[in-house]
Amino acid sequence: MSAERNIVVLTGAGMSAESGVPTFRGEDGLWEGHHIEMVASPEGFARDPKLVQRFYNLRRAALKTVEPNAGHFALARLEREWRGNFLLVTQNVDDLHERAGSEKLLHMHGELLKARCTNCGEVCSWSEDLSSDTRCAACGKTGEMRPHIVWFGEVPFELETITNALKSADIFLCIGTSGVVYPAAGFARTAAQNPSCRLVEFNIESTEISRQFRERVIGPVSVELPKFVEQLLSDTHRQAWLER
Ligand code: BJW
Repeated sequence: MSAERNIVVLTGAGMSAESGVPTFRGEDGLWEGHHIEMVASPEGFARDPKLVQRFYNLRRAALKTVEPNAGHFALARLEREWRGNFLLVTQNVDDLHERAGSEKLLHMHGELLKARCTNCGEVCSWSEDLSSDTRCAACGKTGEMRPHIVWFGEVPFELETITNALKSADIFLCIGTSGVVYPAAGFARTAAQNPSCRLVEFNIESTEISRQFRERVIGPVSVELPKFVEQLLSDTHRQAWLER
């Protein structure tokens, strides 16, 4: 085993649950009686733009009240100390990975703290509320600004980069996702095209995709990830020392 190996990490809503960000499915899966599919789709936005803007305005405001947990910090440590290639792909639209220090990070479903103009395509940082009165600073048009979020039926960001990284992954860590939303739910199969890839799932319960993983760690990310990262780094450093 060489010490220079490729890691790809995928995170979902369970990663931020212990920070106080609600997950999408399960007990806290409804928002004011609406399923996520009703508010996170272009059809939902066309039907009721005020409702959808309010959903994201509330979540954007709530971000100011939460902090990264020990799991976020463990992944930032893994990135810093890992000697091979590292890529963190998150389905989450919060900024908790960045705040914990992660840098090699792709937000495949977009970011709460960005807005996009549907008229000119400009993407900009955004920390306040959005409404039908919001004006695009780039093209000057009013009423075209929407959250920079990937809704159902829209194509996630950076898929080519992610697929290439998965195909050459030696280790794939899948953390806190229910495995029901594609294409992310198919990432383990892509990584498994390399028969020697180590596939590890972290969750508090079994998921739709659990059977695809050769290893499973059951427990909260804030407890399990720091332990796992410590072990992985010490195993890898020992291996590198033996190979000198
Ligand atoms: C813990 C924990 C703790 C809790 N520790 N764990 C039929 C079949 C197959 C596919 C489709 C289909 N019909 C339509 C589709 C496609 C569709 C899809 O997959 N739909 C399914 C519902 C069936 N997908 C799309 O439309 C995507 N686009 C697409 O496919 O484009 C076509 C295309 C693809 C590729 C190439 C070319 C073309 C877009 C999907 C967009 C998803 N958007 C959302 C909302 C936006 C973000 C936002 O508003 O915040 O993204 S939906 C929502 O689900 C959000 C999440 O990122 C995503 C995944 O949810 P996640 O992260 O898994 O959260 P939960 O709540 O489901 O699970 C949390 C987990 O954490 C649970 O397992 C807990 O147990 C665990 N947990 N606490 C460890 N402490």
